[in-house]
Amino acid sequence: MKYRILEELKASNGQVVSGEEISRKLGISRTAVWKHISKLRSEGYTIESQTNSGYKLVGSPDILSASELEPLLHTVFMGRNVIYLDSTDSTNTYAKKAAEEPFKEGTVIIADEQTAGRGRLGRHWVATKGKGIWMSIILKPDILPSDAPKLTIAAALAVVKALSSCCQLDTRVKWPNDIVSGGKKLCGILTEMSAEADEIKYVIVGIGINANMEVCDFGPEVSNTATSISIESGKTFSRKAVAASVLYEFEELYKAFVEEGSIRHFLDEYKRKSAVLGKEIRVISKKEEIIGRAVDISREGQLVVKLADGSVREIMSGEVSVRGLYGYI
Ligand code: BTX
Repeated sequence: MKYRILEELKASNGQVVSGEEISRKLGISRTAVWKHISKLRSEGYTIESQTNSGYKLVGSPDILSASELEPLLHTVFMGRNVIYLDSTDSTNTYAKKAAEEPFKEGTVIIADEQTAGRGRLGRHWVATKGKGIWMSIILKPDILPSDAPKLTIAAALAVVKALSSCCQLDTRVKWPNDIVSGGKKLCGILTEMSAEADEIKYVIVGIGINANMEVCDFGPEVSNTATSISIESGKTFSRKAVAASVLYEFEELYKAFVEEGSIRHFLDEYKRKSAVLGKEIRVISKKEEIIGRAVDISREGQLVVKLADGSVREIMSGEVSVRGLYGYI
């Protein structure tokens, strides 16, 4: 109900709406209207009360709820159903449970805070309250399960494009799932899938973007290797605008990928935004550790590495470090 009231206030475009009018329209008492207005204020909405005339919305907080995100969306299906949580353990974990029930493709779970955010291999992801974009998108692509890792390629490029258009920030993809800026990690992507035989039941694409994080928010473990949009640009950005832009870019790339069954048409753009191509790298995978030069990304989304002995390897997954000015990043 409180969001219905919010919609009424927003629809008035900064004009005063009388409490009586809201109560009549929504079929609730004026006392109930007042209570919901108080709740909205406690969430950060600035609502002026004018004696005998009503309420006026003068400011909205930068939260990622459906009502805040919706007016900024330019998508057809991604983010058109948003589940916003003030706090949760992990949006990917929440999304997996949600995907066990019938779901709308493109449903997005967004949390203001994650208490047990996850990276790959069960690693911890720092997700401070009110400072980042912690979201998971539920998808059901008509592709083979073996092609699901290509969604990470599309999502990573989408983040790079969104940060460029929305924040004028030039970032790079550290294959396979990190976005880096100034040699530090600004965003991580965790793609998880449930499949039976050759059919995908669902894919969860979890995206964590350090939007307005400050160095002290990261904690001692990651403060040397992590960065944020605000640290890199020196400005604070609206999280909802960035989230809406990522969803738009991702939907575009996702549609093209699923329709074509290939990442072919955005692979060149992805390669241009790579932080690893042409660099000396070290790859640690489950099976082995190799050192060589990253020479290409294949159409299958694999990293092509040339070793010192001239042999070439195609890597499906692993932890990449780039040798550079700062050692391996
Ligand atoms: P990853 O395994 O590649 O990276 C995890 C590593 O990154 C950690 O071990 C730590 O060293 C470092 N790290 C942790 N937190 C941060 C941070 N905020 N910024 C930079 N570096 C950090 C990366 O996995 C995938 C992360 C996905 C996160 C999203 S958030 C929404 C969704 N829900 C969820 O639980 N995970 C995803």
